[in-house]
Amino acid sequence: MTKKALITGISGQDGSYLTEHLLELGYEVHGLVRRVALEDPERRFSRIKHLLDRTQLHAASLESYPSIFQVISRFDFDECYHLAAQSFVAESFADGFSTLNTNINGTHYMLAALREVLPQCKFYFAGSSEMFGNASEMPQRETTPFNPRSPYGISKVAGFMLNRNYREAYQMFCAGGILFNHEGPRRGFEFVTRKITSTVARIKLGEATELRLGNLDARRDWGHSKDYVRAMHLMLQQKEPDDYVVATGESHTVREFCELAFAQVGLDYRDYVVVDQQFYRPAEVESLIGDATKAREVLGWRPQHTFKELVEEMVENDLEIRLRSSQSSPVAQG
Ligand code: NDP
Ligand code: GDR
Repeated sequence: MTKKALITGISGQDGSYLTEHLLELGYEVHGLVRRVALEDPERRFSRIKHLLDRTQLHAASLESYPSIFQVISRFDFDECYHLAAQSFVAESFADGFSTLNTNINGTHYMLAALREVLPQCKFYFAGSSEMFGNASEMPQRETTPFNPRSPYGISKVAGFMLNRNYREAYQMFCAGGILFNHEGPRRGFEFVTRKITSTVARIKLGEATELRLGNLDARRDWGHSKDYVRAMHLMLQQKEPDDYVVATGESHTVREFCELAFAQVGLDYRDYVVVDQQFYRPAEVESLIGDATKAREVLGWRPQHTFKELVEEMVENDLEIRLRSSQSSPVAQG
């Protein structure tokens, strides 16, 4: 029997890699997308262009319970991956209200609609290492207390707790991922890794002269999105729902990321990186590193990409994009 999966946030980084993974496994994949995105597919579906003929997209809004209810009641989904969220931490300081609304109520609407019409559907909640925030222990594991430092982190703690509550109160299969930063060539340009690799490419090709960043000493445990979507799927294949940390167990500073990315094109980051106060956050998460022992032992999950490979792949990809665009646009060349 072909399994049916619903992915919210299918047009995002993880949604696109997860779709590829599930299609390879023989799933029928459905995506929940915003109506405005359906009306502007060229721009809004850039990450899933190549998958559109193999997926079914349905318009709904995370802000509207009835729209979610309608989609969920039309199909007999076996699994639901709830990835849609306002996912940019810095933006959550600028507009905390909409981040809390989308991330908390959106999650609650998904859970409540499933409970109403499809309580047997397995549910994945996209929790985050940002929930640990100013962490009280290193490395962080499933038992580490949450101490979020941003409206985004707070919204994810609330979503995570709602997910657990539906598991305990209604015996639904609600699994919670506590995923550390994961990146790749499809990462949004606002996140620091992609900001670095895309600017490195532009500097290398003479299109930019500097890279303005905030806190270079922040430490993150960076993995590859392709590895992390495998863990999401594995969580829903278990007998019992549970929560899992997914991380590489290695942490690096933003400065180290810069050093490696610039070195790959033969440049020294110190000649180009300018520290700019506007990119500092009102409250920073200084250092995160995850302990994925449980995911390794229970799910049999292991990351397959190294930090160095990740940086190299992202720089290569951005160089290719810039080269292609300068060839197709004489103005950009000039
Ligand atoms: P992206 O920002 O790349 O994608 C977010 C997705 O959510 C997009 O498809 C976006 O749609 C959709 N979305 C945002 N707001 C709404 C809304 N109001 N209604 C409907 N859809 C909406 O995120 P990632 O793929 O990187 O992350 C996936 C999930 O995992 C997120 O929940 C994120 O918080 C969480 N996470 C991510 C980590 C990471 O390092 N990547 C680590 C830990 C957790 P649109 O294209 O229309 O904007
Ligand atoms: P993060 O990712 O906040 O960890 O959230 P981001 O790449 O935005 O920041 C990582 C670290 O880099 C520092 N930094 C900068 N960040 C950005 N975006 N831009 C800059 O110019 C800059 N300079 C320094 C930040 O201060 C921070 O310390 C990501 C998101 O994907 C979340 O959705 C997810 O939950 C977490 O990872 C785990």
